[in-house]
Amino acid sequence: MAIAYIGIGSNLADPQSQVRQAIEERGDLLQTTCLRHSSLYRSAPMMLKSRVLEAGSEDQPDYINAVAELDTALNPQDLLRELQHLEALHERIRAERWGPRTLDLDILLYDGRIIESPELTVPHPGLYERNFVLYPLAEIASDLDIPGAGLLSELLGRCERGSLEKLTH
Ligand code: A4P
Ligand code: MG
Repeated sequence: MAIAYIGIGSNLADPQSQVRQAIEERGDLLQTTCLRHSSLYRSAPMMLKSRVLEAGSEDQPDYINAVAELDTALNPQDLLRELQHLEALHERIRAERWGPRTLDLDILLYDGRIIESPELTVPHPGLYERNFVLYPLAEIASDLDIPGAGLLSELLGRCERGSLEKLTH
């Protein structure tokens, strides 16, 4: 078995329900148990360079993010496939009701391993500086050592909280 940390993000019209539902569905993943999950957090959309150029990106709604800790017998590639399958299920629902896919499921960490393959980069390349990943991660696993980057607490110390807001209900 391996311990994996998963980032969950949504900026649908009702993103809180989408993230809560995604957390519940962790339990349905093959050969995988959800051990812990963080609170939900709200933040302004972080613009990716590739998307800044897209028209209308500035009026995107806020994101809701959370992190889950999984105990899994799946190897990293199979876990990625399972997560993409879940994303696709959400997309089908959204295609009818909400428009474009907005549920992101990222493998943040997998058992202290460094993975560089065409389909998978672990630790997730955005992990090191994203407040909406580091703060929820620290809530459930504050003593983590990030392979190749050092202690989570040190990364957190360099990461401003910004607009990130922890939801209490
Ligand atoms: N891939 C490689 N490594 C991984 C990994 N560790 N976990 C590949 C998951 N997938 C990984 O993913 C594209 C490809 O990445 C996959 O085919 C997989 O093989 P995708 O889900 O289709 O694309 P995406 O996630 O929509 O795009 P991208 O560029 O990965 O976006 P990000 O980095 O996920 O960021 N602002 C706030 N406040 N909160 C957010 O959650 N999220 C984004 C999207 C932008 N701004 C945000 C947030
Ligand atoms: Mg992603």
